[in-house]
Amino acid sequence: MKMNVKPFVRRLLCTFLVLALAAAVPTQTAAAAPSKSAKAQTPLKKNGRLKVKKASLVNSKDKSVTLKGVSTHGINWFPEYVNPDAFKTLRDNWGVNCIRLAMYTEEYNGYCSGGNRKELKSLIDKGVKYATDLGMYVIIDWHILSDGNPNKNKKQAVSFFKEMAKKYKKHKNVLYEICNEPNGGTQWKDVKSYAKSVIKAIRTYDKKNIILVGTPTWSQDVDTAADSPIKGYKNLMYTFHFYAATHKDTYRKKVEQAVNKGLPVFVSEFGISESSGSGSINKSEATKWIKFLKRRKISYVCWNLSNKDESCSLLKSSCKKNGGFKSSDLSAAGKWFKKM
Ligand code: IDC
Repeated sequence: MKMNVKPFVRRLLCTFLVLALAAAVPTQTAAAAPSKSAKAQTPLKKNGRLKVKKASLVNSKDKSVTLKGVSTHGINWFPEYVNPDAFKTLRDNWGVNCIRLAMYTEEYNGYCSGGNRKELKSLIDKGVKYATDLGMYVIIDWHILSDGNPNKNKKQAVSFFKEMAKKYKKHKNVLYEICNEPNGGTQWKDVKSYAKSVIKAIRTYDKKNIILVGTPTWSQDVDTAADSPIKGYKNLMYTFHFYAATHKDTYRKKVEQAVNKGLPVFVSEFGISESSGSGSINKSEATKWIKFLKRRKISYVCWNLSNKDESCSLLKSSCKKNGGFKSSDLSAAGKWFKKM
């Protein structure tokens, strides 16, 4: 076949000319791109990998740091909130630097009660990725609750955390929460023995990232843990949980006691409702708690990002958005938390 070369060459030259001009003229997109310094300000860029120094959480330069987080509801219940838009809204409009991914082990098709493990782990992976892209810290939470004693599903916990630690050892922003809330008469010695197995499994791969250990009575007995903390490992913290309409001064005293004994305490879950997650909210007690936590430089994570019709949810039940939340989308608890 005969080819007409000249028009082809002309077209080629034209294309080159257009491309060269486009490169020479600064475009809007380039001008609107975030500056390097804005990018450098993500919580992760600023603080790097976290460590525990005495009773405190510190950044890579040994400066004290507090994480201010929001927890998902169970990712098996509300997977839709694990998305980059939601996390970015929390980071940029609420000042949140940490996301907790709550994975129930027994409730509602939990990881150990017939839930789809592959899907749940894929949600964790997505959550970690979105948080990492946004330079936020992220807690992988093994959310025991009705199982009561973490030893009940210890085998699964060990193999789950081995897998996570292998995968995330190089991530400077990952924290492992190995048992949300031991309860039902579980003693500290039971939790300790569980924790030792899981910590050993994590540390086989990940030598550094923070591990959060739950305490008996729905993670309230930090004072008991302070009498006999786990030895032989670095970067361990112990969790305390409160719900401001139920837990007041007596509980602050428990935390104070533990911290005074040198225990690194982390509030990986709190609500401003009653401990049922429902009922009234108590803003003045909640404000007392936050003042106290700030004074003691204790990190805190609020339960929970969902529109479930209960007073601990941060969104109104009428809010159908999965991100880009406006003030009018927030519940009373959500409004209080954002403002605070
Ligand atoms: C609640 C949820 C609720 C769910 C229930 C399951 O808000 O929608 O039906 O769990 O039993 C905790 C737990 C946390 C609870 C929360 C409120 O860690 O899972 O969530 N709470 O009850 N400890 C104290 C309170």
